[in-house]
Formats: sequence, structure tokens, C-alpha cells
Amino acid sequence: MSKTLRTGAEVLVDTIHQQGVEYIFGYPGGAAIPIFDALVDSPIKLILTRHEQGATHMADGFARASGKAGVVLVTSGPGATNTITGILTAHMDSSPMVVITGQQTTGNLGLDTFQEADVSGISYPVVKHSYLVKDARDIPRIAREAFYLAQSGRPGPVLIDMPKDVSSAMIEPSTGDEFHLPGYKIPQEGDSDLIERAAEMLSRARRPLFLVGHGAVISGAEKAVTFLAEKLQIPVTNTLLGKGCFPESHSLSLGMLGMHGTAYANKAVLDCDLIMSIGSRWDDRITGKIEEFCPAALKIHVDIDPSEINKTIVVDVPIVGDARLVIEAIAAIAKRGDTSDWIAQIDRWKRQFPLKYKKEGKVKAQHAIDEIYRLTEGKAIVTADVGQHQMWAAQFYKTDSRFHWITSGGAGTMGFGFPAALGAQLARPDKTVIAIVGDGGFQMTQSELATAVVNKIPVKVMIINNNYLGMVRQWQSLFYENRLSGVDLEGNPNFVKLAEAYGCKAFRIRRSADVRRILQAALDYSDGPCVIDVEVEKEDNVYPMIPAGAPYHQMILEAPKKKLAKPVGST
Ligand SMILES: Cc1ncc(C[n+]2csc(CCOP(=O)(O)OP(=O)(O)O)c2C)c(N)n1
Repeated sequence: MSKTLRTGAEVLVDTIHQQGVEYIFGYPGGAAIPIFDALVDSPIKLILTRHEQGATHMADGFARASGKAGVVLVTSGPGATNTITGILTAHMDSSPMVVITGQQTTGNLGLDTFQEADVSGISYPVVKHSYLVKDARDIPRIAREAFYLAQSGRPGPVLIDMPKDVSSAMIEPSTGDEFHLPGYKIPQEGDSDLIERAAEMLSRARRPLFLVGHGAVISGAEKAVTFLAEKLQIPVTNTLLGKGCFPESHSLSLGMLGMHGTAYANKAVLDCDLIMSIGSRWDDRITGKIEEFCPAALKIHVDIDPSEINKTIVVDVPIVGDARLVIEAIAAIAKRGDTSDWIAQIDRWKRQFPLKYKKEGKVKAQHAIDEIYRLTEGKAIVTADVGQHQMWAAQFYKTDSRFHWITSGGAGTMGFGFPAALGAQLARPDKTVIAIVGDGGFQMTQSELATAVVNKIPVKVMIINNNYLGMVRQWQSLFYENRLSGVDLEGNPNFVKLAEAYGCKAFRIRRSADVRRILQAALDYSDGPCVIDVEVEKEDNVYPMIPAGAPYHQMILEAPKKKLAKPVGST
């Protein structure tokens, strides 16, 4: 055998390294040992997680903080199926990820052999693409295609299933020839006639509104959107994942809209005469009852994915293209209309219906989040888990820059926030990274405390601890006559002792008067990760709220006095 030959696994690792990969998040097993073996001699750093789901969320957090694909490596069977939740999470939010799964040997496929699972098949509905590698000579091409597909156009997760005989086969080293993907075309500039129409409509509108989504963040459209909004004096609202495209501290910003959006953003949606979605897919959290969503407003939709056009909301002007390029083109020709009355009206709503909370009594979640926003001057990267704390974080931790807000929007995956923070911190060692999590969600992936401690990843984990699965309790309390079912988290551990058991620094906040001082101490701590257990008011609810599937005019601003109908949409 020639000395120059290398294993398929070594060639895979070399090709990945050539893509600029610094970290692989993984968990080993028999079918993946050849690839773990190849990592021993590679400059790529392996982060051993405590569960495969944690690995996927770390890779996702890395991707969302850097814009580069996060990489996961796991074994076959249960190792691979444990990644499915994380793959779904990345898929729903268009996050670039490459997931490499070990697999049984090719001759054993289909025979129900040990730890065999048809992972490329299982993953198909939730990936951008899935590969099952059958010939080791295809490895460099497939690896390069996988990164290209994951990171280009509308990003997403790509899976590579690697049978053990393929990763062990000896092949000529290569990091890949040119590849051709003739069916894969990425829209760039939008149609110029439609861009002209959009520009004219924007100039004529008296009550126009921009809705920015994750697509605008991904495309790097923040400068173009800010320029256009300021030039035309058009207010901007953002989706949960659109935080960071347009500064939420800007006077033209309305913050988040939709189910738990600000009252003023929601009122503006009800009243606007034109709405332009920039990289937002008119998600159901945004539209509420589709038939009653902005019925009188003209609608423009800018999206890189043609399958999003007219999927739920039928629009007047669909522009398929890259959000940044399309907005730059519109900005070059659009003229300012008269929006002064509209802006004055919005400013009145801002004064009349601000986001608010009380500081007396038990610690309010909003107070703790507002305080950490002030202490960090809004400059930290925040990852939020899923539940009430997520919505309060979205409301009170204003985001001004791209890649500074990370949360599971489309899938709403509990357990995402903490491991995503670890990935984000590795991507951005220069930044303060804060995970805002609930006591429920944290317990789904808390074993990654070991990963954080061993690797000295200095994230701050703020547990908004209400001893409840708070968001579900809120629904039961508002719409199911407070018949609480399966939401009491009796049996919660002492989170301070739990963290300390992992060798992690921990703080606890019990009184409103201590919030600022203890948060400052946690921010000053720099010798590794720390946990802050914030014991908050147990039965507080998130407002404003538009019940799922309801129209905007049914927005609830504060605790209702009468019984509410059960919502038609799901949590
Ligand atoms: C994996 C998963 N299981 C269940 C749910 C449904 N769910 C949405 S929010 C929520 C409660 C979250 O509780 P907690 O983490 O304590 O946060 P809180 O709402 O109290 O802030 C649940 C169970 C989910 N989103 N994800």
C-alpha cells in the first residue's frame, strides 16, 4: 500500500479544516471512531459535549454568532437520532450547520445491525440536504458541497452519514475538485421592475411599516435597512429573530411585533397602509389570524426563498432576492413621502403603551433582564431559551447589532439557550455572552455545565426561576380557568449547589434590592462560567399578548378580568 494514501476520515477532516473550521462539537461511538481518530492529529479543536442534542445547539449557537457553519460529529443510531431536535431547530431558523454521523458498514445497511438507523432518511424533512456516502473517493466533494449548501442562499443544516468502512477506506488524499450543483440557483438582485414598483409604493404610502426578519440579519442588510428607513422616515418593527437588523434603540424602531410584541408595534400593524417584509416569512406568531392580518395594507415581500412567496400571506409585490441587495436597490431610487403624521401617531402610542413592570415585591423577571441590559449597555450577546423569560428577554434586552441575539424561534426548542451560549462564546471570545433560560429549559441540557467548566467557557447563565413551566402555566391560567396541569416544577434542584457540583461559580438573587449588585458581581467574574439563580415572582404573565390564531385587535395589554376563549392556535 502506498504511503501517501490516507483514510477517508483523515481526508474528511482535512477537507473540513480547509473550510476554516476551528471547532467540532461531538460525542463519540463505535461507528464514528475513525473520524474521532483523525481529529487527534488535526488542528481542529474537539469540544466533547455531554449529549448529542447539546452538541447541535452549540454548533447552532456558534453559527448564529459568527455566520459560519457549526459542525457536529456523532456516532450512528441513537447518537445520530439525538441530533434530530437540534437539526430541526437549525432548519426552522435557517442556521448553517454540518452534521456528520457515523454509520454501520455499507454491507450491514438494511440488516438491523447494531446501532443502525436510516439517518439520512430520518433527517430528510428537517435538513437542507442529506448525504449517505457510499464511496470514500466522494468524501472531499461531498464535504465541500455540504459546507457550500449549508452556508449559501437560505442557510440550513446538511447531514453527512459516513459508514465506518467508508471512513476507514484508504484513498488518495485530495480536498476536492470543483463541484457542480446545476439545480441549485441562489437568487441575488431582485427583479428591477418590481423594485421600481416597490420604491414608488413606498414613496406614496402615508403609513408605511418595515417588518425585518432573520433573512435580513443573515444577508447583512442592516446598513441598507437603516439607510432606507432613515431616508424615507419609515418605522421598523422586527420579528423575534429579526432582532439586530435595525437597532431597537433607534427612534424609528418599534421593537418586536406579534404575539408578545410591543403594543405600539401591534397597533402600527393594525393601522399601516403598507407593510414590507424584509426577510421575514410571515410566521403565524406574526400574522395571528391570517384573514385579518393588515387587510387594508399593500404588501411587499422581499425573500431569497421563492417558496416563501404567497405561502401564507398573498402579497402585491413579491421580490425574490438577497435582502441586502434588494434594499440597496430600492434605497437608490425611492423618494421620501410624507410620513410625519404617522410617526407622530406612533410616538403617541409609545408614550401611552410602554413596556412596563413593577419593582416592588418579589423579583420580577423583567427587572432582572432590564438591569442586565443596562449593566452591559446592551452590548452582550444574549441567547434565550424558550418560554416566558424568552419573551421578556426579547422585550427588555434591546438588540442593536447583528448576531447579538440568538434564540430558537421556529421550533421553540427548550434546552437550546444554554448550549447555544457556549457555541456563541467560542465564536466570539471577545464578547460577554449571557444565556437567559427558564428553570424548565435549563434542566433539559444542564449537563453541558461540565462542557462549560472543562473548557473554561465564561458564559453567564441567568436562570429565571419561577418553579413553573411558566409559559404553559400562563396559557392554562388565561384560557383554561387556571386548571394547572403538568406545570409545577416541584423537585427542582438547588441550582447553586448543582452548579457548584460541576465546579462552576454560582450566585443567587432573592430580593429586588440585590438585583443590580449581584448581577454586577456575576458580570465581573471572569474565571470561567457562572450561574445566576434568580428566584422570581412565580405567577407573572407576559403582556402584551395576542392569543394564538387571533386577530391583532384582540391584543391583551394586562391581566384580563373576564374569562377568555381557548385560542385556536398552538403554544
Ligand atoms: C422541548 C420542548 N418541550 C416542550 C415545549 C413546550 N413549552 C413551551 S414554553 C414551556 C415552558 C418553559 O418553562 P421554563 O423553561 O421554566 O420557562 P418559563 O416559561 O417559566 O420562563 C414549555 C413546556 C417546548 N417549547 N420545547
